[in-house]
Amino acid sequence: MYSKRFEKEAFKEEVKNNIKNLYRKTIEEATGRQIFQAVSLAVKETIIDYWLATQAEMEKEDPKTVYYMSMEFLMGRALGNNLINMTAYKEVKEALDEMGIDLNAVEDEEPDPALGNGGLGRLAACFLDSLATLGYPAYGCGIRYRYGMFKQKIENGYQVEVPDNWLKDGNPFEIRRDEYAKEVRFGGDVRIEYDPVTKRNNFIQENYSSVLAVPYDMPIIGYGNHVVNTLRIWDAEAITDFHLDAFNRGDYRHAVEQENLAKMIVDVLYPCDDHYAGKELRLKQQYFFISASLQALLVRYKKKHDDVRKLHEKVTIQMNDTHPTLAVAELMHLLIDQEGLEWDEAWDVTTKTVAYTNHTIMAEALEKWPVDLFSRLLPRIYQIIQEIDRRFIEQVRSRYPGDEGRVARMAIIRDGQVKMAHLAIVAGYSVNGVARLHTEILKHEELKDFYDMMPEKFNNKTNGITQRRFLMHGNPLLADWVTKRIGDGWITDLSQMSRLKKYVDDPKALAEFREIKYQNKLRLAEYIKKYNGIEVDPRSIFDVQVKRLHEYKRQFLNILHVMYLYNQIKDHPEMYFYPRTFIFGAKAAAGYVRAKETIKLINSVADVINNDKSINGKIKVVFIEDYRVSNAEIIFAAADVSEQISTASKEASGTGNMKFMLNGAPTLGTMDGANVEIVEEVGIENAFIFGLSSDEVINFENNGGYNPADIYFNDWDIKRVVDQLIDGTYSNGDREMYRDLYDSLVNTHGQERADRYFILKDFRSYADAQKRVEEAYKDREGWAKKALMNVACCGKFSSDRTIQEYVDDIWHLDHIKVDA
Ligand code: HBZ
Repeated sequence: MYSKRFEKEAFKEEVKNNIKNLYRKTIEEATGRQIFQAVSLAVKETIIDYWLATQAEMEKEDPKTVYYMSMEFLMGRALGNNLINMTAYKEVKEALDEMGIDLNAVEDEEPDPALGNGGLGRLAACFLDSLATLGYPAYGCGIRYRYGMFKQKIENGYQVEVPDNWLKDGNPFEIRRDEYAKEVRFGGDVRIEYDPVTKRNNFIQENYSSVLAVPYDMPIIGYGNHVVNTLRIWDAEAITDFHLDAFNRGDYRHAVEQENLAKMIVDVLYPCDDHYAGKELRLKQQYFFISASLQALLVRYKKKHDDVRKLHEKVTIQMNDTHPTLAVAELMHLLIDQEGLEWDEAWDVTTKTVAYTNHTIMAEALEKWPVDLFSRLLPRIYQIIQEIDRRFIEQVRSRYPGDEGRVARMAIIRDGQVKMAHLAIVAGYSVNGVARLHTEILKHEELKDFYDMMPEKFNNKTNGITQRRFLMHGNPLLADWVTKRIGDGWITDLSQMSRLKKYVDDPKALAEFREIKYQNKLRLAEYIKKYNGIEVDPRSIFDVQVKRLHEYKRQFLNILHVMYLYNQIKDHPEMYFYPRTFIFGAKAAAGYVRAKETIKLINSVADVINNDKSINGKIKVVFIEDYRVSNAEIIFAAADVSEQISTASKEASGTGNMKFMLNGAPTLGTMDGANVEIVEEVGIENAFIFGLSSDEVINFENNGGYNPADIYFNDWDIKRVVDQLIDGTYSNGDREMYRDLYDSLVNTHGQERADRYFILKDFRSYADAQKRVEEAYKDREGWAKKALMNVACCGKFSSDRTIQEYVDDIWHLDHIKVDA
């Protein structure tokens, strides 16, 4: 189908014309960026046809649709992915080749849209890909941040944040939809007015500031099925005079304020993951996109239906963590104040429409808004939440008479704070965790009170990833090899990967498989040479930890272990040691001091070790600058070892772990998050598991922690490594540079226990697991078998499987089919 559209000569002509019309240039004269724009516009032409066809189908069939509400969509580059899903990648590559243009180079010109922090945002992107591919109607709803996740530079070993001006040259795939713009109101007061006709109180917001929310739509293309869904992200603009009400007209100061408000709201993505900052602007962002999305959703629904009491039959809203939880109160507000429903009717609809996904149990991540801030910014919304809370507490009291402790723990508003997770659970018809272990911890620890009272809401949806981006696009060599061996069914049904199992005893297949990994390691080595100036040996073990920098993810444990190995090699130069390249990539939240110290430490260790000629290059340490979706694809493809070493119980799921598995890198990890399920699928003999279990960690935590001094003073190797943090070894003699990291391991400060993340406790067991990795790697064929088993057993971890479960158990969507 698409190949018809991509009739080569016509496509080439179109690219040429685009360059001419957009830039008044010939291909030879055009810059790389201009060629990217011209190619993308040519591709967009075709996309639009299918987008229209999908919309027409939705119009006709009126299917139940999911609105996936998320503050973050970490989409990554669109061009290559769109071509893959249109099944036109190879043809377009050929066409461009004939014009003397290299598609890879064109793709590299695309700014990497980074409207997300990490796993949560990337999960949303994978979900959209799977929804379209499975033919389910879906809207992603989010914010069109002017500046996405910052670009990371490493200067003198330190992280420096540089603004990410991704829209500088325009985004060729988006379409601005002025006709769907909506007004969003902040602040002011609520006047209550009795209406004798309806015999109801009306709640009227006055003296507010408002902004205009303008949507930009981006196409989300299903694989090979012509379905094109929509990611709708909202921009904010000042409301012009024309929109101002009588009160505001002519009020210059107010107009300027609104202009500033609009500019501020969508200016920048908060770069904090798993940490709640409590910033007023963040709450404004949340309300802004929720209110706009819900208003648009209701307009769309009412075009076809006249009874909003049945909204849930056609619409379901998934809240990606608590960030969109204002949807609960905003929907109540719209249904009551705009649509005229009674409270009970509105509550009935709302609680059948919204569902909530939890992504963390880390206490510091939980959103709790101060009541004064909240009620000042969103007065009507606050009233509604008070009423929800009042009614909920009544229910708790009648269910658990006399148990005021429980009431205090479960209340939505308590101690001057609005607890968003409680609101999401009380209103949601479904509450899910993102891996089996995580969901169990939610049910039996963190959210126990809620699980006791409403067990039917709780369910697990183990995360997944899209094989289209993370294998087809990121690792074409392996993708082609898999297709050659088992056909291309895996592209939309990853469980078919299990057919690869028969090749684990086929020496020829294993040799080819190994060669592909080697080629991918060469590609990464070139990248590292180009961007880090470091030579790495593609024959060494590529041991990789790439993810956000967070104490619970324990990059610190990894680098301490590197320091330990280095000591060993220095002490015993004759000792057998298989060469290793330790590769890190991680951004730290701008204000997260200890995370930034860890980045500096990694870079300092890299400096010392990489420049020590005496160890003959046995260890190299590389910190890849600006880890993001586009270089992630190259990194996963080249990895030998997947470091998933979080403190057990802390990582809700992890999704990087799945991307490594898909690309044939065995997991070196703790029994945490989805690692548990990975091991279950691949077999413990094809992974390297170490460390405390989540039960053990939780037990220690409930009993005041453990005493790291017992380890520090009894394990000489560990003491030596820890002491090297403050003896100047990695800081040109500066004993203070890493004092805080040192203290975090051995000294209790204030509320914070020493070694909160059990680094010393798990150190020996980690070092042992690393030893097993080395032993296993020496057996090249044995290693290839393990790696291939990882690919063969990764079927469960496709986001297609995850989405199908959401559809079956939570959303109950209708299918759409688009004939082209
Ligand atoms: O969500 C991650 C979890 O840490 C990870 O285990 C899981 O696999 C993934 C998908 O379910 N959580 C995040 O990525 N969280 C954030 O990025 C975040 C962003 C802003 C916040 C809080 C958390 O305010």
